[in-house]
Amino acid sequence: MKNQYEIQEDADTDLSRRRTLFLGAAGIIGRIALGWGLLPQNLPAATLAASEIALKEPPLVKSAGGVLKAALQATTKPVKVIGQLITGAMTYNGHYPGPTLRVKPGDRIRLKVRNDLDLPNMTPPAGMNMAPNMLNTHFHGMHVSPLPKADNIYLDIPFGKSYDYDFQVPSNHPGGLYWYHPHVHGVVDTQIYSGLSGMLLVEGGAEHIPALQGVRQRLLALKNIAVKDGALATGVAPPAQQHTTNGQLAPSIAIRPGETQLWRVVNMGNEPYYQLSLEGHSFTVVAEDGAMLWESYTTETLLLPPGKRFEFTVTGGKAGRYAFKTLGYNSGPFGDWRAAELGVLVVGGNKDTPRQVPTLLGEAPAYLTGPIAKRRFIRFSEGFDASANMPYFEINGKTFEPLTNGAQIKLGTTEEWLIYNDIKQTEAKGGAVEDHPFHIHVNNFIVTEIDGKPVKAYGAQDIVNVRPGEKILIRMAFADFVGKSVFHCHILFHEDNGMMANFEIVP
Ligand SMILES: [Cu+2]
Repeated sequence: MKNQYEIQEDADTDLSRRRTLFLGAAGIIGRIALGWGLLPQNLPAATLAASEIALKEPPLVKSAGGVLKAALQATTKPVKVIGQLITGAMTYNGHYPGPTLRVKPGDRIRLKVRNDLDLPNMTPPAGMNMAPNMLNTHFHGMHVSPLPKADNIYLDIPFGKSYDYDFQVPSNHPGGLYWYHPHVHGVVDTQIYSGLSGMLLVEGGAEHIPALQGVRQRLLALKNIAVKDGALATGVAPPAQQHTTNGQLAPSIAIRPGETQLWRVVNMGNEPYYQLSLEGHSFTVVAEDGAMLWESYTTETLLLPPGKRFEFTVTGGKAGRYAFKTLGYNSGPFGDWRAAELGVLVVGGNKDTPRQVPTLLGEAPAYLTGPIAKRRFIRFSEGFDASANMPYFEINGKTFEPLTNGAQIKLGTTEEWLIYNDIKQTEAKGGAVEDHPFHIHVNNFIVTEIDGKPVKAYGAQDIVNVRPGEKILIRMAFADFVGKSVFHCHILFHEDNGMMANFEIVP
């Protein structure tokens, strides 16, 4: 059910002040100018859209009759982002970020992905022999088959060709926020930074918590960007980059005093870390990486390494304006991510009654306390190759080799992995000491210990940040799907330069 200001905001999302200035959209200038500088600071929510950049969500593509039938065209044509039309980006269907795909558990996904990445002047990255505009699609966090025609990241879709993904989402798939992006080794960093990323929602999860029935949802895709002379700029140091929310700069998000909303946030950046905070408000976290927690918790800040998702409630305080921001986070010598405003929460309008999220949301899965079939040791380290003047990144002392088989894991078993960010080996090889966010495909995991000390797990996850010197113990149950896939560091420059390894789930 929509209230009055929701309808107005939806209808007016394109009429933002900055967009009008940059694009000179005819016919609406008078309407916008009316509100220019004349409105009081504490706006009632109902007038938000006429005077600010209201949050806009990417176009939504929903499944129908048990099938999501959609087409994604990866294109290099100019795109509208941060209120201007820029060149040099790569996007799905000309949207930054791409369309949001919404499916139900049990749906079949039939997705035609076409590669129209026209990059005549690009050369392959050092040591790589594939075309820099090669394409494929990874369904990040999804518990689906890694084989064709599903989440197969070894696939190459050449320029001018398309590929028909066709696979089933399990009927018991957790509901939550996932995302999709290309995963061709060597060009992932460039392609995701350039815009190729979109949200993927599986119905259910947090939105089905009885206390949250009917609450307004906000989908927020955070992404870093640098623009110079109307073109996407590459090689810009982290402190000089800008940060976008759904491709906008600090858009306004309306809420009534006492109103509870469900915010579903993804870090779609190629490398940035976001340390979220909302002035005068807290977050009650209900899901992480697409999986509902079994126990909710309330916090003032949330750290999102690249690829991470959190879903949490926000309840509007007193009428006023509050900055939604990242406090900044330093992940190492090349990761000085500064504080930045990501949005403005505008509280106004009639009072609403807050929703109380229960602490207990479900039960921890049985594998958390079940038997362990195998233990593995995963060591992250990096070095510097002086002759190539390039850093390299390793897992267990090796850079990624797509043709190797990697760890063989028996379907239906639970394993325990210790993930170690090895400073000693890194320093010995002349590498930089920095964080590495571990991510694995097909199955998620539960963190059970950090540096030998047990930690309380609130839910499962598919990304965990591993700080320098840290040892993180995780548990993974390999259920339902066989096939070969990868685990890797989600700082995409590290992944592209070797910090990835294969594993194969076997019957
Ligand atoms: Cu890394």
